Amino acid sequence: MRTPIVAGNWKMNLSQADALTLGRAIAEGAPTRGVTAIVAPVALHISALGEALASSPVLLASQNAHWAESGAYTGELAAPMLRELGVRYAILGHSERRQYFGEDDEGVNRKTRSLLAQSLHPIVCFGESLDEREAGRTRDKVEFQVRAALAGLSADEARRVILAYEPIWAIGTGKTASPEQAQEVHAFLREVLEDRFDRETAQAMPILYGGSVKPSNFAELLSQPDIDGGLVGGASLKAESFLELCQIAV
Ligand code: G2H
Repeated sequence: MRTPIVAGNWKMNLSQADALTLGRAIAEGAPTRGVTAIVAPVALHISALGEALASSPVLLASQNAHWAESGAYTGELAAPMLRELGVRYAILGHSERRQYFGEDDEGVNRKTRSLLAQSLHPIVCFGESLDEREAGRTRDKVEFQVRAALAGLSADEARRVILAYEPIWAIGTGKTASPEQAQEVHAFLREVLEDRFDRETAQAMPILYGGSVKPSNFAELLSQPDIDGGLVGGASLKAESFLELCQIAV
């Protein structure tokens, strides 16, 4: 019942020319049904990518968005401006934003509520560090982050949110959580969502896995009942591997 999602997080990579070449190749090869394919270029390239992807099934995401509709927030991106360029999703609370730019749970919640009010879909990231996993605190950490991100939301609003579990120790390290490790966390989150909202909402909300996803490990991750797709960094920077991930998901 949940359509699989493959979301490419290009992070701070690719010149505009390379981003356009990649975007066009993805637009040409992406399946037209059975998977939701999303790419998140740097903000500078969103406009050009919007044109390149316009008549394709591939949807655009921003890697961040501010909570205000406009104002004195130097360097930030407002949701209405993103929407104007055809952006449908925004990644929020990525661990790199939390680590290097001071994003916290309260800010993620503020942005989540604001994006929903402005008709964008938040892709909310969370996950435990290696220390937290080794100390047996994975469940506490992810439950806290997810409840904080979704604070104040109605069930209807929550259904427009995509969650992305990204264990920090697996990001860009080549170490993927095993399908069983990821499934255990995803199934636990489904229980948290049921407790917070209701069963239907918990079953409707997509929960992606992120952290060194690649074609060789994706099929097994996706075969887990509570893993609904991938938030993909490195492997989304080549058309061949991104399209392979989309084919695996269909
Ligand atoms: C995790 C992921 C994308 P990678 O950050 O969000 O990146 O697939 O390179 O680990």
